[in-house]
Amino acid sequence: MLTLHLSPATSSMAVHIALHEIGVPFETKVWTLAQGTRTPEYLAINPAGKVPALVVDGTLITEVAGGLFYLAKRYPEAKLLPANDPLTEARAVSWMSFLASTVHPARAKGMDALAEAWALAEKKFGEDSKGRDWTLGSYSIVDIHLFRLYWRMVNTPGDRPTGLKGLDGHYAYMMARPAVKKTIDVESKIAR
Ligand SMILES: N[C@@H](CCC(=O)N[C@@H](CS)C(=O)NCC(=O)O)C(=O)O
Repeated sequence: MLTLHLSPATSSMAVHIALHEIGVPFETKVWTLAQGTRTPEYLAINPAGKVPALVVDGTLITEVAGGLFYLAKRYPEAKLLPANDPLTEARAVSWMSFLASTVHPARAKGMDALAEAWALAEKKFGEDSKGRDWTLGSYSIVDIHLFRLYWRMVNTPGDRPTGLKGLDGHYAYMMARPAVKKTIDVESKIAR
């Protein structure tokens, strides 16, 4: 059994999108940030007090990257990460570490840090996608992780830096995907 602990419109959205892409049965448990993911009940599930937490048959997987990597490897038929390709896997780990350690925390450091992080992401995206739609050439968990952070920025008034042509195009491709539309629809109906 797969259980996704989520809070709507937050980091957990990335794992939620991947679950919809794969089409595997799963259940969700909602912890709104307003009510607090730091309640004793949630801390008993994830001592870090953060979402997402993906529980696989009783085993806890924390961090967006952890959940996405597990799902991509467990369900290879969904083609969310090229199989038997160490170089592409390493590039995926590189991207997801960059997104979690540099891009995600940038907003909390102020607008200059946010603009700097996204300018770096735009450059990295241009180099890695080589003019194609997706970050690693074909669609992968990196696109999902990247999109979730970009989506948050686009939907936070005043946060969107200009001149991110590659990432703007990527955002449009992602918004057209049925799994993305479904996730946004489902999460928009959850009270925050
Ligand atoms: N590095 C973590 C970040 C997760 C994270 O910061 N989640 C936020 C929501 S976007 C959260 O749960 N915040 C609640 C809190 O810190 O109390 C990951 O990639 O999963």
